[in-house]
Amino acid sequence: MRETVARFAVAYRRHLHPDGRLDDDAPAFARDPARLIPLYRAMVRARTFDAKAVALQRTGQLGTYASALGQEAIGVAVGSAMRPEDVLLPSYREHAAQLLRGVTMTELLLYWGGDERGSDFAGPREDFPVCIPVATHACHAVGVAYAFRLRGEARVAVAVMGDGATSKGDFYEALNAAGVWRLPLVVVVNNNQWAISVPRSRQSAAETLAQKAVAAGIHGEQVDGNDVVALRAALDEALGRARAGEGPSLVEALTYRLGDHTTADDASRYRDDDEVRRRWAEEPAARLRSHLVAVGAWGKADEEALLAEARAEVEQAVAAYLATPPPAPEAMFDHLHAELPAALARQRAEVAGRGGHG
Ligand SMILES: Cc1ncc(C[n+]2csc(CCOP(=O)(O)OP(=O)(O)O)c2C)c(N)n1
Repeated sequence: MRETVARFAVAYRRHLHPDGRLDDDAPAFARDPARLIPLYRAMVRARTFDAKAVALQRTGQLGTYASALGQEAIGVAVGSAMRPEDVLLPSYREHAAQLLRGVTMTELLLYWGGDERGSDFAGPREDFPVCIPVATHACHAVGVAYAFRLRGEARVAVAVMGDGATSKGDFYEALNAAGVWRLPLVVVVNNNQWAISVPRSRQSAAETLAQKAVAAGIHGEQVDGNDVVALRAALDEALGRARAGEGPSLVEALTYRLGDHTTADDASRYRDDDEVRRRWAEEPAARLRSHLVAVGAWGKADEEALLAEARAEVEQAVAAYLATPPPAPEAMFDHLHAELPAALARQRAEVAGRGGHG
């Protein structure tokens, strides 16, 4: 005998089309331009910051930087859907979400400038610092979500990572544990089609990345990651389920990395220019702007004022960053251990003894 014991489907969600048209079945908030304008403003703010960070790196004033050009809708949806008491565990491409959570531009610049004080956020004290190792923070997020459950707190841990991260053991382990324990965890995959030079097609033979939720027994869905409306709706629901004790979710956000992987990369060596050009036509900020302009809620003067405001904010943050004296060299030992092991304590004393930056 042979029979089907289970069947699964993966839903795809899009409400705002690349030409700015909004579907009739879009959620109610999307009918109100006053609810959409803050999302657009947040995208432009993040993009303005991003462009300046790349320029600073190019002029030797910032370390290696990971641009989020083209992926702003994901960060904006995550950052705006979360409540202050939730905890964000970002990878290295989630500036838009961090900015909305209250991390300052100066803190972000300090971090990318190699100054760990940039991870000591004055705002969201319990949010995690940027995670450079791929997918390890999925496991940390499970720990955070487990703590919320143990304490009976209605809070959600939100971990964001790339498509490449979903190939890692940490990702599967985290999803599996979260499913078994029905934890208040939301994992957002920014599927930007590339893991440095490795294309999505060589990351996984699975048709979607969202279906990886199926094996973990948790909710999974695929969303147009350049559509902030669909993303926001999916995340509102996922966070709502998590808060209500209905378990974790995986949201795969389909997007495209319009820039290089980092400033240390040259994507033109492995990526077709035509492909990039095509993808520009779908990018999230222009898409939302087209919609707002079409419904008469946005115009040239609004755009100019917003750009001026964003640029001024960025320039102010850059000035504060550049005016921050570098940390003492021995500071590199200071946040690793509660108590330094003897060998590291000796090294620290040696470095401190040298004085200055020698
Ligand atoms: C555990 C680990 N292995 C390898 C690396 C090197 N590495 C840095 S970024 C990257 C690709 C990640 O791609 P993806 O998860 O798709 O995220 P994206 O950068 O595209 O947002 C790799 C392999 C790393 N940072 N951590």
